[in-house]
Parts: sequence; C-alpha cells; structure tokens
Amino acid sequence: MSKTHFYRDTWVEVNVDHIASNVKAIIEHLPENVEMMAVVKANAYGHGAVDVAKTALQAGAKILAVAILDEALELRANNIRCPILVLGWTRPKDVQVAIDHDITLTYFQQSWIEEAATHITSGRLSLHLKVDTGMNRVGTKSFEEALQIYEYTSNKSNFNTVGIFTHFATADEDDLTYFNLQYESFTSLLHRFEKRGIIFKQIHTSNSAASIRFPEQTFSQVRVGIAMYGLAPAKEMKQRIPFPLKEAFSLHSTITHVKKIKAGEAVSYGADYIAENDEWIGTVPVGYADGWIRRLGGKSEVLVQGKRVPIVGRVCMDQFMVKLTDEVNIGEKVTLIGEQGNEKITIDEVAERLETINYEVPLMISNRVPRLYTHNS
Ligand code: PMH
Repeated sequence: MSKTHFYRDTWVEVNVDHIASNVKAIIEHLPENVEMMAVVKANAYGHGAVDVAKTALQAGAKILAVAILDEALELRANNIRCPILVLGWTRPKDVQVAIDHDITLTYFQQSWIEEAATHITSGRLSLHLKVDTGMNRVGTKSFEEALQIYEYTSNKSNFNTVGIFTHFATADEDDLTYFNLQYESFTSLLHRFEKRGIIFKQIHTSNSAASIRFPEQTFSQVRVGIAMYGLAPAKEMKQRIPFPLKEAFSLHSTITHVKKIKAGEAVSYGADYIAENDEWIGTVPVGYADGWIRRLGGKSEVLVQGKRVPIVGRVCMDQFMVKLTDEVNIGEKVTLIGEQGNEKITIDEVAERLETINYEVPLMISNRVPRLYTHNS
C-alpha cells in the first residue's frame, strides 16, 4: 500500500500489478514494432495519473497521452520524462509552456498554427496533426486542408510535425462498416502524403477496441486507455478479448454505525424507505460528494462480510445506509466495487445500474476518496 496519509476509512484501491499485467498483455498482442501510448487523461480515468503513468511505462508503454496541457504538466511535475502527447486543443498562447516542458501538442487548424507561431519565443514545438475521418470532433476534414497546415509547419523552423493521427468512432461495435470507412479514409490520406514525399514518423489510430480486434491494422503506435485499466471497451467486445484483462479499481469503506430499527420506521431523507420488519441498519460514510451518486440508492447493493446487502433510503452527501442481515461491528469492511469472499461487484455492474458505460464509473468517484496503490498479495 502507498503511504498516503488520510483520516477516513473510505478508499479506492488501484492494483498496479493488474495495470502492469494489462499493459504487458496488450503489448504482446500487438506486432513487435508497435509502441503503446498509455492514455492517462482525466487522472488516468479516475485511477490516478502519476501512479498509473509510472506503472504503464515500467510495463513497457513508451508514450503518455492526455487531453489537456495541465494534465501533461502534472506528469512533468512528478518527474515523468517520457514523450507526452496532448490529444486535445491547446490555447495557442500557451505553446511556449509546452515547448519549455517538452510536451507534444495536437493541431488541426490554420488559424491555430498561425497564432501559435506568434507565441514561440524559443525552441521548437513538437506536433501531431489530427485528421478527422468520421468522429467530427476535432481534426482536419480533407487531405487539402491537412496538407496546407502541415506545409505551414514544415516551412517554419519553430514547428516540428512528428506525427499524424485519427480516432475511430465505432471500433467497439459489431458492425464494422463505419470503422472500415474511417480506416480506408486514413490510409488513403497517408498515401497522398507519401506521394508527395511526406512520411510521418509517428502514426496512430487505434484505441483499445481497435488495438485488441485489429492488431495488424495498427501503425507505429496505439492509444490504449480503458483496456489498460482492465475493462472491456464495450459489452460487445467482452468475448473478443483473447487475453485476460484484470480490473484494477476497487472501492471500500467501513461501517460507522449500526442499530436495529422497528418495522414501520423510516430511513434517510424523504423518509421513503420504511422497514417491513425489525431490521439491522448500518451506516456507510460514502455519499454523493464522493461520487456515489443518489441514483445508486434504492435498488443497488454493496458487500458486507462477503454478502450482498441493499442500500436503503436515499444516498446523502456523505453517507448512506444499508440493510444488514445481522448486527456487525463498527469498522466492518464494506466493498462498493470489488471482491469480498466469493462475491464481486464489478465496475460493469455499477455502470449497468446507472445506465452508463464503465469508463464513467471510476471517474465519478471524486478526489475526496484517496487512491491507494496496491500490489498482488
Ligand atoms: N485516443 C483518443 C483521441 C481518445 O479520445 C481516447 C478515449 C483514446 C484514445 C482511448 O480510448 P480507449 O479508452 O477506448 O482505449 N477517449 C474517450 C472519450 O473522449 N470519451 O470516452 C473515451
């Protein structure tokens, strides 16, 4: 366990051995010369960017990807020295900060590159060109547009375009029509660049789903996020993953109060849970301020003494209540996500209860909950 000090008995455990094992399995699955870029944006999908980044690099990842410059700077502030790519749009006036910290930025607009040029006082800005092949999120829309802004950078010594990439919208889906269109559109764009003698050193398109399903349709790098955390990119993908993925994130707390209430008594705000019988009620010090949102009240369950127990009444800001099968001691462990004995509550189960995707679940557990980094025991 890490030595982080905190004064509450609610914590996230991130098993870094599981992350390392996932990274190694993914790298092994790819052709030998393909490098893995570990996507650690959004605090490594809620797992903790610095610890995950260090783990991924040790396990063989070569590059880190983040969404915004601030995330890249956090990694640099923690002595991470590998190449870092910012995938999103950065303010042109901040490009010198990127140069000073050796951070690679993404570009896809003529106006951006022109303005960025006016903000460089020293050094060279390392860049990847983002082309849009179907997401319609960010990226150039045509070969001509991509060529024009690429040439603008190649004519200026302050810019160094080292890479080109696109992003798939449907690589995790059963129907591959759209994926194939995007793939073909990207390869034909690359050929048009090649015909003009323009060869990019770093080329990447594949997220977790595409890397796992089509390892041979990758380029020099892949950008892997969700699979590194041990989660399938989509339900449809679960059967298609030919190696074990180990979920790294679990969430635990401890019972702070226990009492027996009488049939007819109510629990929590609104007094809308009414005990049918005399019942043991335990209080868990986790609430919606921790990201355990109110919609998780009512039907959902947590683990106590290796058994599933239901959450009863509304989830409060800092606490919720459970219906216990028996009296338990103050300090009894509660597992909200993870394993106890033979029972397991997976991130996918919580996502399903919330009618969302697994990506969102570790991310919604707020920073008030400390992250502890554990190893296989
Ligand atoms: N590359 C880019 C540009 C991304 O936006 C993402 C994930 C990844 C790679 C990694 O994808 P994976 O986690 O499926 O492997 N981005 C997002 C997003 O914007 N919303 O959900 C996932």
